[in-house]
Amino acid sequence: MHWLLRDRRLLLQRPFVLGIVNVTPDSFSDGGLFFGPMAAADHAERLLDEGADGVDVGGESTRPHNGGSVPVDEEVARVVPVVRAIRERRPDAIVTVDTVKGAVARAALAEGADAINDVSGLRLDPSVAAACATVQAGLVLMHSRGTVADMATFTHATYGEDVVGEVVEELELALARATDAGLPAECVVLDPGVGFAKRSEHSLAVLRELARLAALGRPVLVGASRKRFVGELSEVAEPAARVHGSVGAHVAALAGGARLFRVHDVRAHREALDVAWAVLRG
Ligand code: HH2
Repeated sequence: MHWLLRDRRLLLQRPFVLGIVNVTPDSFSDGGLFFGPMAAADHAERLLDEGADGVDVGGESTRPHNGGSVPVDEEVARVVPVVRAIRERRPDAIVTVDTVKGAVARAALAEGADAINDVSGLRLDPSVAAACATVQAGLVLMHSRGTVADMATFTHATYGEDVVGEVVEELELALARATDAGLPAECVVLDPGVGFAKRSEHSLAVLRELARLAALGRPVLVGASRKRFVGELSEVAEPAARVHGSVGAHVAALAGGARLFRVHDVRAHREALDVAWAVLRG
């Protein structure tokens, strides 16, 4: 199992920890903490020092909101200087950019980003796929429904008997959109989108049956970090304090077949996932 990003082939021989760098004023657990480009780049370096294999830089929060989405120029201005600074300071670090917009993806890739993380799974702007295809960049396709403003609500959490089947089917369509645009399947990673158009029981179902997603033949990424269902199950109200519950969800996901983990708390995940991996690998 490997992931192709530009000219790099990651073998995923141990859990891949992707540290979160939110360059936003409003993210649900760390909004405003790293809003300036230098604060964000410093944070990225800290996460890499703590053992992250890569960092995911995002300039638009998916926290439910009523306003429109962040304008392209604003999102580019948030993200590009951070990608540039990380590239200068850590030329070998893997840098992904969390965006649903083709124009932002193109700007980030031109600055040397290795992959795009599209939480809409190419639903909102299919040109993200073409942007990645031009340079054979990596592409994370996450399952969600609705717009950026409401994808993290329950508005579209309407499923029949088989939630997991519907999620897998919609991600299979996303994968087809990517390959139809000329991106090799090897560049794609799939993510069930924990907490996106999913009530807690839906998130638990997809985590429990990750094997059905892995059966599509691509590596699986999970992002349960600090999310609401983790808070509900562990009874921890404050998102930033949900580290132990997040680690629990991700270790279970590793056992279920996930290989990449998008996390806020890198050190705890690095240690826990490496130990869990040694046990599971036998
Ligand atoms: N979750 C969030 C954002 N991007 N990308 C992937 N691939 N998977 C996820 O589960 C995922 C994601 C939401 O978390 P966060 O970035 O902390 O919050 P916000 O969207 O409010 O910035």
